[in-house]
Amino acid sequence: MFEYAPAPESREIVDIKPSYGLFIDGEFVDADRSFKTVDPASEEVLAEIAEADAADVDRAVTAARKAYDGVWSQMPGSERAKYIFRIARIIQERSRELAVLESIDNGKPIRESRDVDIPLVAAHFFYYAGWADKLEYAVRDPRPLGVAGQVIPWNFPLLMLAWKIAPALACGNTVVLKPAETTPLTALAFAEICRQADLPPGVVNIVTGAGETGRALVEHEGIDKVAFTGSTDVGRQIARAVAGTDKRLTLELGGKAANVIFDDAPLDQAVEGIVNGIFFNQGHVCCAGSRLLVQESIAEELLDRLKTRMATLRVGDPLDKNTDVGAINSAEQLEKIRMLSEVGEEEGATRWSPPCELPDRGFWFVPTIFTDVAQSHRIAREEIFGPVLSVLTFRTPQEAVEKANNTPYGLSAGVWTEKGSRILWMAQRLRAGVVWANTFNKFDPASPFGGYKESGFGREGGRHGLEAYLR
Ligand code: TXE
Repeated sequence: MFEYAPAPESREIVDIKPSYGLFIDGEFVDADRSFKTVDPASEEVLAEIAEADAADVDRAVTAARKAYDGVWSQMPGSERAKYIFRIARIIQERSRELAVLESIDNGKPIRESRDVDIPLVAAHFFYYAGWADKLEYAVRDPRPLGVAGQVIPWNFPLLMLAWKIAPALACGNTVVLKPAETTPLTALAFAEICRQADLPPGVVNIVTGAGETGRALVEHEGIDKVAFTGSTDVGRQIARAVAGTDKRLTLELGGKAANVIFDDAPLDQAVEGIVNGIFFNQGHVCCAGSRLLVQESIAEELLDRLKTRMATLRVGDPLDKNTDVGAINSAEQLEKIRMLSEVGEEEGATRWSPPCELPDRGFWFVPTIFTDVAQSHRIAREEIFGPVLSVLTFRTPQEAVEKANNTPYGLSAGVWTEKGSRILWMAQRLRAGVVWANTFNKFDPASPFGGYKESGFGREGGRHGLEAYLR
């Protein structure tokens, strides 16, 4: 490792309160129980968070229904747009504070929350605000669904909130959203932003809590639409709970994406794409390029270059602007990454990590690659959701497609080659919702996102994202 001067972003610009209530009907209200949210980089408790029970969820759904019937669904789209534009502008104004808060609660590097998450959050609100008075161009005779119950994960806390809330509001729905239990702080900051924007009470409600709160929300009779992003297991439970009701459902679940590198690929660019694909956000990314498929003839050279590049990655303080890989979000997630990595070794794969000093406290995992991986290995099949890359090789494009598609998931894939015709040939055959060509992890509010197979169904983003919130 080489020396560098730390460049810490200031913690002082965020005002974390000792405790937070639920956000129901435009007010912060107490709950009987609470839980703690922890800074994964230090294991320090950040705040005490209200835990919503079924009665609290019921109050939130009732408030959302009242706001739906009384104000929001009746308002012209052009008026709704003004509120959503206002929210987008406040997010921009408060972006530095939101980025720091996100990095503290989640563990992600400040460079990512500052340059990726928060700008995309604002972009989603701007994008969907623009649709609010043009819905008839998306579907014929557009009508909102009613009250949306939305459950989101911890990997992109505010961005997942934006993906869910922006299109729902633009279409005239009201929402009750449950953030993940390890990352509630930016959703609660968003509740303040709704007040700052004078959003009518009840249009957005935030209920904090864990799986029980989520279950109470998705099973509530007053919910017309369930939107979930999270694990495939919980997605299955939700699908069962919603079956036989008239609730609409979209699920965005796990992934095990192949990042396919052909021998004519621009190798330096591809190495950056591989690093971004698996080490961005500590690999806590549903569309992470967690399986590297490299053409046999260039495998050795590519791996040499990749290892050299990995040795330059800085793991540590999420608030340091030099950090490339931050903290793992929770002790549970760290345990899962460790366990699957050990299984990888037991099954015969070869493990490699660059030399790297980790902080004494907090949850950390060194960027790791596995070679000699067989398709049957668990590390080639299961979502690790951490900074761990499984490397496989192929000889022909046909073999690349077969291996890439040999997964229960189908969220994303990457293809690296100079040949445009090969990109199109691959894109037609890869069973993945998104195929990136000579890039990876590129997002845009105008572009639909969603999976095949066990990665879920429904699309978020773009015009397609509106269809999930309109009758
Ligand atoms: O997910 P959960 P976890 C994958 C990833 C990760 C694994 C476990 O592989 O290692 O899932 O993560 C709420 N009814 N992904 O345990 O439990 C929960 O409170 C309703 C991929 O964190 O699915 C949280 O708000 N809601 C993924 C949300 O569901 C319930 C992102 C997600 O938590 C519930 C996250 C229930 N019965 C994890 N149980 C992606 N697709 O990006 C829990 N929840």
